[in-house]
Amino acid sequence: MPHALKALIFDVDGTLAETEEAHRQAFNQTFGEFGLPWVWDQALYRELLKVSGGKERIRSFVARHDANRLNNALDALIAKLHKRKTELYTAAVSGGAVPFRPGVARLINEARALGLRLAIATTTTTANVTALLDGATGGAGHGWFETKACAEDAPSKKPDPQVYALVLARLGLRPDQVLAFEDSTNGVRAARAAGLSVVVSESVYTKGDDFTGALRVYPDFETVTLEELRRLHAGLRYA
Ligand code: XBP
Ligand code: MG
Repeated sequence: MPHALKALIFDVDGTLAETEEAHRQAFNQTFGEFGLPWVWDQALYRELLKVSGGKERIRSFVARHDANRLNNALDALIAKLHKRKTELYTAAVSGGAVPFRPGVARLINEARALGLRLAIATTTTTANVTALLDGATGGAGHGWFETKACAEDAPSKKPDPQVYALVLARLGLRPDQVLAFEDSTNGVRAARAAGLSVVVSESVYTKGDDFTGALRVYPDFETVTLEELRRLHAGLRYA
């Protein structure tokens, strides 16, 4: 008898909520506070998002756009910048500025009603996830997810499968018993590399990207039902 779908694993940024604009603004405000001549406009940020992880993203930007700063003081500077950026981002989203994307809360409620287990697998920090759940769900969301694997838990960022493998281990489930929800190429690759099937909701910064390996790509989850996803997931196993 095949294993039925037992759990849903959600990515955070771009999937649970359209958070990247708030991240981008927090980065830019931080750069200004530190007197750095760096401004990440939306077009550049879309490029930079090909690198998962805010710290890794700053380093990748410096390597391409301000290589003179590639010295042994850079790591300390990046740590300070990222700490301040996280303060600004959490302040912005904890008050509810960024809601869940359409259909996400409904899918979560449908899954909970059916006894499916829920988890988070993200490359952002725990503080950022906490602030988003506080702002978007009034804090109720903390209890929806059995486990949350964040940047601190899985330092090798997507497309590395580390964060998904960690969530599977924590849940004690096999890859074919879960379905991942993502918004980015890196996220799809990470989930696939961990053996998971994955569905995509294109986000503002990832629309039209390469989602090869995804079971299905949606503009958002507004009209998707859990029943449809369960059928899709089962169909994959017999493909
Ligand atoms: C998206 C990311 C994160 C955020 C910024 O994470 O790659 O780096 O852009 O957050 P995911 P940090 O889609 O996996 O949720 O600055 O805390 O990294
Ligand atoms: Mg994402």
